[in-house]
Amino acid sequence: MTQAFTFVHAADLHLDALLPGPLPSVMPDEGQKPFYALLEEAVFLALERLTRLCLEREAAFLLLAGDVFHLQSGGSLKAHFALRDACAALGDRGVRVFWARGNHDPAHLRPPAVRWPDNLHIFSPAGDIFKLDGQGGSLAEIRGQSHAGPGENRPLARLLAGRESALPVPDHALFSIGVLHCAVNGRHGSHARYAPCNLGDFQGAGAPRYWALGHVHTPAILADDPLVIYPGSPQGLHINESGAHGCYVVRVDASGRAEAEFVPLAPVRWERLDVDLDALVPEGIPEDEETGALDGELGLERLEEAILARLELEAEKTAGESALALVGRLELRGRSPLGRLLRQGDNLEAFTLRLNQTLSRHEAACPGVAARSRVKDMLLKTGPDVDVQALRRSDNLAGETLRQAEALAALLEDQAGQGGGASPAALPPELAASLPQGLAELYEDRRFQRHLPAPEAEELAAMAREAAGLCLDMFEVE
Ligand SMILES: [Mn+2]
Repeated sequence: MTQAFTFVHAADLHLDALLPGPLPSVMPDEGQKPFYALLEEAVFLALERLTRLCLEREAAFLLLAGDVFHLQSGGSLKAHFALRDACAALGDRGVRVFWARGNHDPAHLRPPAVRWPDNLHIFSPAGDIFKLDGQGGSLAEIRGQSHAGPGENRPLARLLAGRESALPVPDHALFSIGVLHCAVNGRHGSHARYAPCNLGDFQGAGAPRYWALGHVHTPAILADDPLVIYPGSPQGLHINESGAHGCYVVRVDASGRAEAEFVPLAPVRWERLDVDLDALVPEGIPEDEETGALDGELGLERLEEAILARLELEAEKTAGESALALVGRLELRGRSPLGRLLRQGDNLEAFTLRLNQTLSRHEAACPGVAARSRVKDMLLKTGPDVDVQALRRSDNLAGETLRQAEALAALLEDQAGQGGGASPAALPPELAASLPQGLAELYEDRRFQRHLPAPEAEELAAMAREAAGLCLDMFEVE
């Protein structure tokens, strides 16, 4: 090998897939329309970005490892146009495209409504090999195999490596690449086991130097030598495809060494966000002094503020990584009376709707500041329905435990604030006494300290609060 080159590896474009909007769903008003349009166009926008990336990085070729289309009927006319236009734009600049079909776009589907450009090569179900020339000679050998029909169950990895098929083994004078859509044993998660294979099938003498896989929608490098990579879906399709989504840009140097770089492409970013209700209003929600009624509105106002601030922060972070919108699932935890309030009737739905209306208004007021964000839905994962405030006042064992634990936590937090020491010996006597004797001795032992340093006051405070929560779970509270 004498010539360096770059290629791009993507898979699971799922053109035609519609991203689900927030729940409860409402008729989008004028202000909401751009957001819903983005959900509809996201997978197509990801393809446009992929195409642009290939040109920017001067890729020699683009690999598509299956599930280019989402509809198992073969893709809509819109999807066919989008793929054709992307390939044509790449073809104009001499970039070739190689497509191995997967379970969503197998070979038996009806022919496309448009004519594919000549630079698009679709691997057959029997497997094909292409040798690619660069300006200074041969660059790479690319082999791929498509799913023949739905429920493909041939061991495509072994077939493609030329071990159990008529295909010749890879030409090692060239950088060899295998392209296929398959489920690697133990790594396919909730994805169906099509074209099953083991990681070992990709290794051993004679195996290609790079395996361009598709099927699993979460990006992952399964092995380094040879490189075995799932690039994931360029656009996550729903909340269970959270985090960064994109493709891999692979740079092969003149000595044949490959380096893979993940590049985010997804215009819509899914995130699951934890919201701790206890931390939000640690001192509790004000009550009416006479009636003892909870000031739910004030609590919800604080919750709304906290959620909006959190979403804004996340949206700013993800905007830097290409996202135009952040859609979050909020998981509410804690033991606050807010949990009880939100659990009543359709309060949770009403509150979700209210948040999204506020977000939409913010967006209209200051467009382009950061990615737009929405709440997909909220899950109440709050603890047992305990009225913490009433419990704090009660003189039973649960009340006493809660008061002790909270006093301890407050003391520790105070100490942490003053830059308090870590060793139990340095703790105030009332605190040191509350540590089990054996534990204190352990932390004073030098040999033990080498392996596990004594916790900082701040960590101890968090533990005390957590312990209070655990105790409340265990007590039978009226
Ligand atoms: Mn897929």
